[in-house]
Amino acid sequence: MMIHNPEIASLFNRYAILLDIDRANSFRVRAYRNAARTIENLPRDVGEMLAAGEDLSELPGIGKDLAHKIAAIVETGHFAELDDIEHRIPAALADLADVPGLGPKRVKQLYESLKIKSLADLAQAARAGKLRTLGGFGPKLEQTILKAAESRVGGEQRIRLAAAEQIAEPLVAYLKALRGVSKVIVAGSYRRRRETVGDLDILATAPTGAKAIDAFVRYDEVGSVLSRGTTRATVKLKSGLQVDLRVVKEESYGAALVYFTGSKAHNIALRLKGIKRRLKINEYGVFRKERWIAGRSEKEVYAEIGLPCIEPELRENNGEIEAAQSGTLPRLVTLEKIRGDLHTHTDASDGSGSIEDMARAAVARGYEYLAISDHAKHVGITHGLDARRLARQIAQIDRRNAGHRDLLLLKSAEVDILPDGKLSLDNAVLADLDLVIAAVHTGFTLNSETQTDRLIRAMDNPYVNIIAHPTGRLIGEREAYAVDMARLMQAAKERGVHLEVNGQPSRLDLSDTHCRMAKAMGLKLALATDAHNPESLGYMRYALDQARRGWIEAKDVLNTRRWPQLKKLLRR
Ligand code: DGT
Ligand code: CA
Ligand code: CA
Repeated sequence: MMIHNPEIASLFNRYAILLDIDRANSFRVRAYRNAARTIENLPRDVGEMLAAGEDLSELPGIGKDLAHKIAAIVETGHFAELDDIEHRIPAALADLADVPGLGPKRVKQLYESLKIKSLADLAQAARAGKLRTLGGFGPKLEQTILKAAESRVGGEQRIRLAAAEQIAEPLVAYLKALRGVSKVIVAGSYRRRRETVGDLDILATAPTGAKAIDAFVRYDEVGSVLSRGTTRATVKLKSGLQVDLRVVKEESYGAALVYFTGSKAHNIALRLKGIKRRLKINEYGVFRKERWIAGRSEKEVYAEIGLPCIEPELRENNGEIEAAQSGTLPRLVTLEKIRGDLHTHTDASDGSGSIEDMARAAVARGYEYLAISDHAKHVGITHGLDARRLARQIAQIDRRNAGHRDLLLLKSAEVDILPDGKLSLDNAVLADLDLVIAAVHTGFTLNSETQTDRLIRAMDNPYVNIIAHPTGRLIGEREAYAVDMARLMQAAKERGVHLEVNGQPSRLDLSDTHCRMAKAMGLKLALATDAHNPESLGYMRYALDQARRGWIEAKDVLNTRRWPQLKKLLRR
């Protein structure tokens, strides 16, 4: 079984939580958390890196010992230490630690005093009013916990888009290599680039399905086969992800692709338009009476109902069909239009590449500029730059800019927004920067009004240009902090401040719907990766995905401009 980065990261995270519950020393707990974060953020599979003979202990937060452990996990598919600890304490305790209101200490307390071992136990105890009897718990916390526990017990499992890619890509390559199979494509929410996917819907073309289906169910990572026929099969992979495969003939490819890309709501709307023209549209084609008239390509299918082909990211029945009808579909922004990255880190703060490493990677991507935006010093931020170190970095950037014409480095910093809305660097220092990024990294629990006021106060500072990851959510891990997005956007607009679409796979913040809202308010967005190493500049496409889902065009994006125009847009 091939094991991928997201799974290794999740093994380490799980282990860290159980260690913490087991009261191991906090240094070890942190070491595993950091390692998980490093692995999660790697743009390449560790399995691949090991196969290429690379030394994992050179990665930040990974020492010799952890490198050995990762190698063993890749080789065996098991993490022996995790198995050990799960013999000592119930494994399901790890699912409890990230329930809002709980942490390792409280989980341990619940286990010891009420024998709570799982989410189901937790929900039951909360419902019976048993939690409020414990020290440190009250009726209000009990309610919060009950709500969270209930939503998790029955909740469907969705995985992040980037994690789905790591699983889908080798499977697609495997299917493509089969004899007789020509096209292979992942449809469904994956192709629409939703931030998370429930399952993978793979479409393949072949003269007959049987051989492809046969090979599919024998794929190395298949855990169980849920159903199988001659043209379709559904399996559950060992990673837990479900995959549907459909095999169709070439002439049905376009119709099947429209059908399986969805969304369901979009399909239904298309079918209704078809019915008005006395056409039947299904996964095999477009039919008049019983006669097949189209279906080879998506374009053909849309053309039969008088529409131009609609980009997959728009197919949510959110007005795209009407826009296609009236010729007002947006021309969605593409990667080729992006001229630079507006949020990156170096080894001066918590990144792992030097300024030169980052610059070269930006040049390789064909960028014209790159913002170096290391963290400013603040509690909770490791290696943040103080005014003196930032001044040194500014001088270093000036020197490189003077000596190179390949790329313009922008002098930037990611400054913390303090609880009162002040910033963690003085204006005298901010005045020397090309681009000031402000972000919330603490105080996630403020109420919406206070949090919104805090962010607006930060934007009152005339040096602030961009609010990074404006909601602070971490997909599947942490809810957004409470904030009045309409008021925040209005205030940004009035002040000439811009909002970021952060492309870190765990963030995607602003989200698709927030992008669309920003566009409706006339805001411009900064598409950025928040890269902490040179390869993560590649996360730009994830920022693009969500922007495109939000109907964003090149003109709505700051960093589709050349620097002189961008500089004007940044002026407040
Ligand atoms: P997911 O998997 O929850 O992330 O979302 P999808 O959109 O991938 O949904 P999924 O996997 O249930 O189905 C894949 C596509 O198949 C869906 O986007 C549209 C199509 N589809 C599924 N069920 C129906 C249906 O009942 N009617 C129509 N017209 N299309 C359907
Ligand atoms: Ca799906
Ligand atoms: Ca499906």
